[in-house]
Amino acid sequence: NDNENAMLNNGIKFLDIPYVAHTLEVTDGEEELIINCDEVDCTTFVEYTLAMALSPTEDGQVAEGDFADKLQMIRYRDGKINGYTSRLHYIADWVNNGVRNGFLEDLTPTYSPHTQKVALSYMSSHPELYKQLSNSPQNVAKMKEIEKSLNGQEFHYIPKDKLPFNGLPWIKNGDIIAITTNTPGLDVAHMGIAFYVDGKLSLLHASSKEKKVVVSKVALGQMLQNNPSWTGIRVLRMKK
Ligand code: NAG
Repeated sequence: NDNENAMLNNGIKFLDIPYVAHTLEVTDGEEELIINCDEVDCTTFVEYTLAMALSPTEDGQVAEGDFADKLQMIRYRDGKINGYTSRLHYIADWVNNGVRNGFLEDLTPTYSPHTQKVALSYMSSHPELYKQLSNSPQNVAKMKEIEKSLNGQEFHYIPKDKLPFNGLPWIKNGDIIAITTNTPGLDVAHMGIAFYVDGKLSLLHASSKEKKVVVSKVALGQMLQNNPSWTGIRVLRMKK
């Protein structure tokens, strides 16, 4: 499948790129589209990879303008930049946007009957952790609105005890993996790209522990078992 390979091939180009948090919080003023492929966190790594994979190529090259347009569509609600809260901070919001705008497919409902209800409050209840919330009651109020609009929605996930270390036949190389969490007020704690290595479903991801983009040494299923706050996964596929 060409699409899956586009995700995996572009993702692999980021191997060893340093993990750096808060790279989108560098402007003091208005929110703007930041492109920094030399320093990534788990989310921006997936965003840049997806933007590259969605962009048309000419002689294997992606045009800068196409890449920026795709990235803006992925990172901002319906592609419109209008302040900090137009950025898709929560993966529930991010996935809805991708499905609504036709570039993502959520595979999980087709294959897993298990559901969770969105219950977001993390950002509005921890404003001190976010530069653009700590000094702006207005942004906090807007985040509360966004949380309220998403809360109660159901999404499907695969509980971690239902994910074999060798993966599942319908999870393919290049699929986007969002790891769900039991952290109160948050839906997803980490994300990456599915990559089968020696028959084991592994994760190509920007690792905060290893401080760079890596392929996990252990199976994704094992990673989930090792982390008590991780509950399972959502599986998303690029649609071109
Ligand atoms: C996410 C952050 C988001 C940020 C993105 C890229 C949350 C809930 N979301 O994890 O604010 O734009 O990483 O750095 O913290």
